[in-house]
Amino acid sequence: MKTIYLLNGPNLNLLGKRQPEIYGHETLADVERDCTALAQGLGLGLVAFQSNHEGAIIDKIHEARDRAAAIVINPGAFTHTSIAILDALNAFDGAVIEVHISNVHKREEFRHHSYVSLRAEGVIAGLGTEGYKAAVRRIAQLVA
Ligand code: DHK
Repeated sequence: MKTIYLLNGPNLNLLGKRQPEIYGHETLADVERDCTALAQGLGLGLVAFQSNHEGAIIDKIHEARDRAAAIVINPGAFTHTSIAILDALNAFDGAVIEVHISNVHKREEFRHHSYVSLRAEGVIAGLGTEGYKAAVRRIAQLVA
């Protein structure tokens, strides 16, 4: 069975508690549960991981090289700063979809640039936590 790695970066462990007017009321556990069920229904496995540490996210992307067909990633603020995460994704051969819960283009200018977008097959922003599920559905098409 093909596997999706669902990776979330800094502060996304606080989903549902942090700035709900921007990030909504669903928790990360809710998102991971729903995406796991959706992936299973599409005949895919899903491994979920969140870290507040750049290196830990990079290590997980390296692990995905041997274990995953695709990565769905919300790198949080590392989106806008991390060439190292971009380099790790460039060393991964499968499909990559970048997700942002909020519409980053409607927010501060420093959120408008993404290093990860240089690698991602698709970018989803502003759909709330639904964006993660849209990404899983798209991955199912890409890896079919
Ligand atoms: C999440 C964050 O934590 C921010 O740093 C990004 C992103 C936007 C989101 O919308 O999911 O700028």
